Amino acid sequence: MKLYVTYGSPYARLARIIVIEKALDDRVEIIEAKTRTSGSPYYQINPSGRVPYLVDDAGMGMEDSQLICAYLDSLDGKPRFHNASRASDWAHLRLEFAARSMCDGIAVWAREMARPANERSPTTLAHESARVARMADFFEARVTDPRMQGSPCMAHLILAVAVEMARKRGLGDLTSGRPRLASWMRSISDLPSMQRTAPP
Ligand SMILES: N[C@@H](CCC(=O)N[C@@H](CS)C(=O)NCC(=O)O)C(=O)O
Repeated sequence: MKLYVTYGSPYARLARIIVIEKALDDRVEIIEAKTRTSGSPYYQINPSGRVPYLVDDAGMGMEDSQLICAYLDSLDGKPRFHNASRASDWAHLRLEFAARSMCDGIAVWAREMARPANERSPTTLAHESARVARMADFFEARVTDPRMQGSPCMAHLILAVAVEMARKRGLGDLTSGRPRLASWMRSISDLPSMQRTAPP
């Protein structure tokens, strides 16, 4: 299989984490895609131009971290990050999708900051940083929920990747002044799959 990524993308990082966690390194070739470039040859592979994108052994391509992670996790018939009990646990799914919403906001902020300074929208930046602060408060109150403890699942990975991206891209340390989130992050950041996929 081929997994197209960029090394700064939090969504591609989720797929790379699952490759490591599910010991698929020998089956999945990681390829750096040229995104956001007019005429990129990558658009011939994935017309949307986004990463992650997985081409499976049968040559079937699929995009979106949610689908790709679930697919990779299911290959051995023993999904650990999307197991059946979690898939029907609405309280768990609410946390997972709240984490994804937070990640989406940080990605918008980072994308805006990557534009030339005179093209950035102060309104968008202020809106997204306020959203991120609210979501960090939300998770400060939720990381002690048993669903956010124990063996990692998608909700954990998405939250951890989001918090690390915020720090790396200059949106600040979301664990500062949030001791429960700080302690939760310390344990998940130690996972070898998190360490091996840390953004450059
Ligand atoms: N919902 C998608 C989001 C993927 C996404 O937005 N990827 C960004 C990188 S973080 C991308 O490929 N951007 C390139 C572009 O917009 O052309 C997922 O979860 O995979």
